[in-house]
Amino acid sequence: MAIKRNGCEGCADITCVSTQQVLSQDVARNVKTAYDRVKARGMSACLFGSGGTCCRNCNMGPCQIIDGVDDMLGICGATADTVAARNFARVVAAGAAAHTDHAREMVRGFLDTAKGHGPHQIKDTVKLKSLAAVFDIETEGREIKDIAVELGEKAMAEFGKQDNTPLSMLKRATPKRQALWKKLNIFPRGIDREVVEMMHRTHMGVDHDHENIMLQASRCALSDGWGSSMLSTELTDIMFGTPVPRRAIVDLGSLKEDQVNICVHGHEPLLAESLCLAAQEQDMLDLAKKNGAAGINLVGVCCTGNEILMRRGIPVAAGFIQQEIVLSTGAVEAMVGDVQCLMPSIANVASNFHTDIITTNYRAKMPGAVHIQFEEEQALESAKQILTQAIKNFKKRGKFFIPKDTKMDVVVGFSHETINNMLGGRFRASYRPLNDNIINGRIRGVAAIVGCDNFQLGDNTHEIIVRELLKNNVLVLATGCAATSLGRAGLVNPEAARFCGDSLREVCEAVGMPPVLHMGSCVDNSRILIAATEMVRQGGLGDDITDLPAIGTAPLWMSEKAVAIGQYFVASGAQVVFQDLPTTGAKNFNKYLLEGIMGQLGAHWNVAKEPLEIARLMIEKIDAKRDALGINKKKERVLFDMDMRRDLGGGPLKDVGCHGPSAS
Ligand code: SF4
Ligand code: MSK
Repeated sequence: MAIKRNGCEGCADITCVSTQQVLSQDVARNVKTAYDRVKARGMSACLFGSGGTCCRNCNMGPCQIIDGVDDMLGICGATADTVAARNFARVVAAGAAAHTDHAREMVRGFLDTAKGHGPHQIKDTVKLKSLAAVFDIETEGREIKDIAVELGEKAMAEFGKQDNTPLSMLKRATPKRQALWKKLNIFPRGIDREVVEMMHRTHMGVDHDHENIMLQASRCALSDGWGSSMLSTELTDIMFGTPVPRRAIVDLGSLKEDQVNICVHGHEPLLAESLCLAAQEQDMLDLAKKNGAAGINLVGVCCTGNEILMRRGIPVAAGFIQQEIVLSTGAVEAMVGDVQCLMPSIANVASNFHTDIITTNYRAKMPGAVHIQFEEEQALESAKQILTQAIKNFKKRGKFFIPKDTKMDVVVGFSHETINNMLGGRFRASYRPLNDNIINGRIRGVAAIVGCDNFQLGDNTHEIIVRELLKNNVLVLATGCAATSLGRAGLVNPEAARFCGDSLREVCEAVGMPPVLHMGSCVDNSRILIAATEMVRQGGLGDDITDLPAIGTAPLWMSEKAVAIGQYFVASGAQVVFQDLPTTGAKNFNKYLLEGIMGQLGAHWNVAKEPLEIARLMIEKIDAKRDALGINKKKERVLFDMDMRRDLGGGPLKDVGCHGPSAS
């Protein structure tokens, strides 16, 4: 049953059982959360802000522009279309910058590891060699260390590249897409350069043509998807291991009564991985015992949680909207963050308890938090210092409440390589069975559910969309906080096949896979680009991503990163659906995003508000692609015999099992 925080009528529903349980306890009585602030705001958002037509790009403004009213142009004469396009493009640039700065840190960490510094190792040498080939690095007869150092240096050079040649990984796209990017002159050149050029072109008095602004927005977004995000995902896999299927749990029930609970929040897995290693060291376990705890329980929040969930099976306690709720249990000794998606309110929530918020990165400090700088050169020592601060809090724990029966099983770890092996079998890894099942109609299409959650629509929005998709035999790929929310809803495990239509259920049961494949954090959306490109390469589904019966959505987008992701999907030929866009105040520009951009890129943005409307729109778009491919003819329902099951690939997943280290 849904509830409203403090009976607030204008607020979104809270259906999440663990959130309901915590907020109804005495222990959380004095805590103020975002739900309270939504209620207190008591007014709708500014129309100019939400429509995208408020400009403060120079000191003659701010200007609030009304489309079509001559007297309501900007002081400089800027139209609503120019202003909304500039604002939208700056959102793309900010999102791309966040992914880029994250990726740069991962490349730096990779280079250190390659040179033998720090506690980590090169774990996936197969992937190392395959990525080295993309960068034209000789691997034959060379030491792993030498290949890794050269790869790290070449990867780092992609950020500051100044010549006009394309980024290295763009050659992984389909030939047709590469030709289109070349024709439109939107091949990203240097990762940092595209963000800088975007900011320059949206400065007062530079680019005033909304279509021209969006060409650079596409180039900037592509430098994220096929550049920084992809680099981050690939090098993180090489360093910490490419995810394979494993069982784990999500939700607040992953907190433990008798252990030191430490939430790792943010995005860059260098910190989280070091904490995982340090939490297994004997001196840390002894310190926990000395302070009265049975062990150390690391749990994740947001995307850093997804990173260690995918690679180590460490539980994710909470997604974005539950970060205040997990603290409100009173059972958390410390929340340790690096960068991105930490709400500034968490220091205030923590002040009600014995909990420390520990910031660890000079780029992201917070009033009310304790700052312990995480030094990559002394990663283990830094991690131990952070753990020590948390462990010492255990004795101070007061009244607390850990929600009952809120541990949901998930099977995660669906990297592009896993999907390849799972469907094609270990010795003939291939997307062929996936394509065949799409062509024969058992799988109607593929939907990517990505991005954040927020406080505007009900917290079951992802679940409603996905249940409708599964019922209609659409296979779902999920990342980010959307994946966490679907995990909480019980849809990210093989048993969820029962919610699917008959033919998708048969495929999932034959392979032993969940109908929602968890592909990782928000930078890991780059895995979806590779998977989609691989589907095209396998044949039978057209010759570009734009032909695939596939579509993406970030229904509860919150972060600017989600808009950058949306734009790199559109620029890669994939349709996307958002719940809203900050462009409605500019008629021509809005129409261009929703329709006109299709003529250039073969894909466009879509907007639908209600969850079921979003799901139905996605199915409609998938069907339109099936029609265009000529594969939408009604098929007889075929029951699987043993031979057909064998044809699906390697049989039920054999790797599933929790390989995560017990930090306790
Ligand atoms: Fe106003 Fe133009 Fe300055 Fe924007 S750039 S604030 S529209 S005068
Ligand atoms: S953490 S960007 S709320 S997905 Fe990646 Fe979640 Fe969105 Fe942050």
